[in-house]
Amino acid sequence: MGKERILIIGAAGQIGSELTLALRSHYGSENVFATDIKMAPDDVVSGGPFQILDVMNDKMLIHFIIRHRITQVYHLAAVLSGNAEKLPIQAWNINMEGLMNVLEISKMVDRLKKVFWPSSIAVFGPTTPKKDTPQLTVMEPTTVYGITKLAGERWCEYYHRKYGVDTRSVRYPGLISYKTEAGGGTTDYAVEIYYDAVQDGQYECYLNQDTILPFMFMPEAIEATIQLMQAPRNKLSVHSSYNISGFSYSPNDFYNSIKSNIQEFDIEYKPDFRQEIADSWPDSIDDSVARNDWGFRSNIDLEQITERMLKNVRMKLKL
Ligand code: AKB
Repeated sequence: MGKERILIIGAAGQIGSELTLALRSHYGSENVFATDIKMAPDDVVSGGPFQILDVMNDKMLIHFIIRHRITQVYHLAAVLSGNAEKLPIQAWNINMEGLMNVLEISKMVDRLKKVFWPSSIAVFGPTTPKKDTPQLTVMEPTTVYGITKLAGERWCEYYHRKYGVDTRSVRYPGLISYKTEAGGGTTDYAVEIYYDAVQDGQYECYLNQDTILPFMFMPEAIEATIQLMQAPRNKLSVHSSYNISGFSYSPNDFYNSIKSNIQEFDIEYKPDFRQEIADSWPDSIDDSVARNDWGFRSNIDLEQITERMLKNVRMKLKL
């Protein structure tokens, strides 16, 4: 296998800012090209090549891919579920056009061998079995974001089957991270709650206390992503997107876990339009296909996450 040269689109985002650093330590900083339409965190910009690049501009994108002899693309840029409901047509255009540009270029450029694109538990809808949602099941998403993710999955599989593009993808659950805050998602409360607990000692939650959703801790999600991209192609039976998950919890579970560390922490529940989105998503995910095909595992529990989140959020905020 020749030297990998990796392009990350969306390197300033919640996943991209952490994935960039992990990929640089795997493949060498000089081989990982971080890009975004906005400035990325300092360590992403200073730790290796970083450039402003818009995935919607297909000419600039192909030029970049050829000039830097890119062999793998991680295309992470997207409008998340909450924001997509506010601007449905724009969200459709941004989420689909970017992916189609990447897929078309990977079809044309021989050297570009692999494409990673993130799907989401949002591909499922109210008619999907809620518990232990299987890999293959009813998929009738009721959100714009979910519709874009389901359509994207079908396109990834199409380009794999029809043109031999090595597309790889996971359906991320809610991701809990401290480095870069998420923006515009439905599961973001599970990040915000730690920031508000540390800063203000209280949190106003936009979901009901007993709304259970699947989550993962970001370091495990990053590890899983790289593991999937490094898995031998003949081991992979899914080229749409793999179910993966860590654990399932409700806002009340997060509250109790934080309260056992910060006794005066208080929470108020004021569900908004995101409640309906959360209600349409699964409670828990069956990720046995990912486990069998490429060895996916998740081990961390909520207590460990809370400990690490509180410690790192305090450090970040210098509190
Ligand atoms: C969102 O809440 O929109 C995302 C997701 C689950 O894909 N975090």
